[in-house]
Amino acid sequence: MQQNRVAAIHDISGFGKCSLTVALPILSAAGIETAVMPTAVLSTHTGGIVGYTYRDLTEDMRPFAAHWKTLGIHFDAIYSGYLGSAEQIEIVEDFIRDFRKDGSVALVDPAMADYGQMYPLFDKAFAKRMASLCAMADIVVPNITEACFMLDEPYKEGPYDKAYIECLLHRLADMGPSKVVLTGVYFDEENIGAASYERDTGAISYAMAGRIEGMYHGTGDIYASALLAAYLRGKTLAESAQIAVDFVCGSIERTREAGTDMRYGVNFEMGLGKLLQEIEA
Ligand code: PXL
Repeated sequence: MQQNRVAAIHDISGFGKCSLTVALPILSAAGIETAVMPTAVLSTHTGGIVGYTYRDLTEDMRPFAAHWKTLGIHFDAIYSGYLGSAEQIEIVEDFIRDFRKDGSVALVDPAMADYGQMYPLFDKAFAKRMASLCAMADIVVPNITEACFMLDEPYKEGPYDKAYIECLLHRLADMGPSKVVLTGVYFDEENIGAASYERDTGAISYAMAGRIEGMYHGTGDIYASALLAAYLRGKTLAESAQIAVDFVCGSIERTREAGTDMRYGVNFEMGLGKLLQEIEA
């Protein structure tokens, strides 16, 4: 049996469950080999927690790639998430150019904004730069805020209608990626989920689940990691989008029941067994 290998390019936020501390366990649990290129090491993520340390690792990124190149290793997927600067974006673009091969997948999660706001440390110019990285990707997984900022559109609060969501999907695909999964989609207050679009078939599908109140940190990274895991294990994009929605919703539910601080991330760990079952079903 051939095992898939992913290169995951994100930061390590020591506490708070996002980026590599979720991508690595989720992909590994799904049976996927994961090489990591850490872009920075922080004590926590930057979302609502003050006083974090931030050690930038930009200088290590090109040497990492150059060393991997000498080993002649190949990746079935290149997966980027939170990136700290325009320079890191450029390095990821070069990495994709260098390591992309027939049949490989470049998944870019433009993790930089949510709920109508850029994350601390980023501005609108950064969103433009991120749009050019997304243009090179095969699959992009923005939330609605990230989609609006990349398309230079004013952010709109939901509930949304299908015409609006489908217009965003088409415009995102027009930027370059052949597959788009848009998260944070809701048409009423009861349900929330993701919309996916594949240019080859023109198919649009919706993956929804019951909405749970609260703004839980790190769910975008958990979503993209579970989506990639299911997709690499052979599920269709639409199936993967639904598996990832269910995984995130279960994680939020557990976390809400436990009354955990929403900044501390969600309990995805207790859902990994079920995730694997769904991926292998
Ligand atoms: O993708 C979420 C994320 C990842 N890494 C860092 C962050 C955030 C969101 O705020 O601050 C360092």
